[in-house]
Amino acid sequence: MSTLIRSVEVLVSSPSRNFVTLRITTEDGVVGLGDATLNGRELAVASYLRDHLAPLLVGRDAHLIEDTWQFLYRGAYWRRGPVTMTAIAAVDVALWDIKAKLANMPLYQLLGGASRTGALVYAHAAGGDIPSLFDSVRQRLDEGYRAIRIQVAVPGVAKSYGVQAGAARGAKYAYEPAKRAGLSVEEGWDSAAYLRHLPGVFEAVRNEFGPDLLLLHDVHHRLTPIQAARLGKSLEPYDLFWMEDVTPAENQEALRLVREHTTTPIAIGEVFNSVWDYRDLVREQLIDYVRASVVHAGGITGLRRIFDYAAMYQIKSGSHGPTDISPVGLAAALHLDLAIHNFGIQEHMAHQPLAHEVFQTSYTFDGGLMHPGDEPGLGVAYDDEAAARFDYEPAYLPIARLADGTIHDW
Ligand code: GCO
Ligand code: MG
Repeated sequence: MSTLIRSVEVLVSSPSRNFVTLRITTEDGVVGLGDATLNGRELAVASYLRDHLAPLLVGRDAHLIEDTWQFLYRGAYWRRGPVTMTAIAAVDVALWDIKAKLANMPLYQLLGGASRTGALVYAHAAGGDIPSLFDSVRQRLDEGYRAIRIQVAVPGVAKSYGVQAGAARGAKYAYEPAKRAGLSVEEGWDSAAYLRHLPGVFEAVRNEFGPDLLLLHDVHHRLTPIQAARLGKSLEPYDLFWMEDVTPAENQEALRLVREHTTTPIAIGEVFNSVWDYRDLVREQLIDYVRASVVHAGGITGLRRIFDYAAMYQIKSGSHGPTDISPVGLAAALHLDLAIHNFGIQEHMAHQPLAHEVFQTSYTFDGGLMHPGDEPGLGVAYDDEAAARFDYEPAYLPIARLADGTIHDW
């Protein structure tokens, strides 16, 4: 039984933000989609796919998912890295989409079937001050979310991460870090001011919303190990679900120091792209959630390897799901979330309505849980006519500078 790949197309469109989508079509006309969006560096992956992978894929058997993954990973000689792994992920997800369509099943069935009725998701809430933060949390509660990520402006810091600059009180949260501009926007940072401010914010949120609400926080790689340890300790009374990416990700040993000082759960990994990035973190049980994405960690095949490895140590999944993961990437994540045993939580930053003009989805949200739907495959269709209305526009993630001008981790 074989189903040969007839065409491999790289689709770049920008319905409210840039997305790169891979479309693989078999000789029988079965279409598979994969998300290849690497925020702020989109065209590098588009070229990797178009110029280097597409010629290798045409004529191959679309059924050979594992073999194709190994062929692209080992066959490049140059291993890992966000561009390569995002490209491999797009191919992998498109092939899973095709296989599930051929089986006439939603993808989660091929991954072992549903282990739960839906995937718990967390939404974002943010504010320039406590009253606007509370408004933002209330909006999320009204929408039905049970888990909420809390970000706030840091006193004295212009344009803090995660907070929509200049948003009026009560405005709907629509934070999008990548800005359509020829240059990166510059933001500020001050770790000392942040460390002084944050515990009081969580104290206020706990007092206002009670003990049951699941609260998360993203540190976005900004602290030294000892600062991260202090943050974790100071947040212990407020019972966080996790603190995310507390230190820059390259140094796995940094988390050992953090771990020795705090019981606040630790999630890390949105910039990781392979199981190797988790080797010591998992084996030494330095973290509680592996928080990579289908899109940047080698697809369903790559991420499942990471989740299965983590499961041996009771470490759970925490799939990265910001708006730069396209609806195709989110759908893929939801199928995996539903199927694996060690699921923890899925991030959900709803896409703008324009994005849904291009991507027709069948996933649903109800009572704080998402479900990928029961369409064969991923359950996402791509509308070329709609996409043609939204041309790619260069966009960059911000950079952060300290008060004296030094570049800091963003
Ligand atoms: C998150 C992230 C995002 C990233 C973005 C970069 O936890 O959702 O940290 O906000 O900054 O995905 O492309
Ligand atoms: Mg993050």
